[in-house]
Amino acid sequence: MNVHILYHGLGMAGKTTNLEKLKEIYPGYVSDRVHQKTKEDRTVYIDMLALNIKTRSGDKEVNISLFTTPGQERFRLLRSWLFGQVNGMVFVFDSTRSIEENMRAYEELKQYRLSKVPTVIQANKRDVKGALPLTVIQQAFNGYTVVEAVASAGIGVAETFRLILKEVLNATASAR
Ligand SMILES: Nc1nc2c(ncn2[C@@H]2O[C@H](COP(=O)(O)OP(=O)(O)OP(=O)(O)O)[C@@H](O)[C@H]2O)c(=O)[nH]1
Ligand SMILES: [Mg+2]
Repeated sequence: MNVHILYHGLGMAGKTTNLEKLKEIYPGYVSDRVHQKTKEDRTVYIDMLALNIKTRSGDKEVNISLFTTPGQERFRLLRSWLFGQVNGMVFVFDSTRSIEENMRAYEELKQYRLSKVPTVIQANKRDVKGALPLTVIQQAFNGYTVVEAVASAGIGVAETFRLILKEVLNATASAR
């Protein structure tokens, strides 16, 4: 079974950091890694991390591909192809930016009909002074699971991943 999970969010929200930390947390499960091409640490192409995990019952292998949104306009075609394959999404909310800016990034995805895929909101950068109050973020994403994180410190990263994986596996099980 193949599962594709997209990490989306504003530029510099912490998407790549999530994948880097997951690679450290699950080193034995990493089956492949597409190296990103970066310019001053910004993702200009795409990050991809492939994990190979067995379900709890142990009867099924799940190949999980995690990737982050390529931001550049010139990757528009790639984006629409990628998004067609998405089974779940983590929206990395940058707590140091406004609700409006974050929402704009979130709504970029509407044209790709991703609003129906299971989604988990990660409120990232909770360590930064003056970060938006969690309640404000929860209100903006009413009905979604919101996980607090400090991705750069590895906090909340595994929790976010486990929650989205659970939602995706539940959704695929009930679709059958
Ligand atoms: N203070 C703080 N910094 C963070 C946190 N998470 C990530 N960062 C930092 O934010 C910067 C951007 O992180 P990236 O993971 O590269 O962000 P990105 O979303 O992949 O950015 P683009 O690829 O440019 O869209 C890096 O310097 C990270 O170390 C956090 O929880 N707290
Ligand atoms: Mg990146």
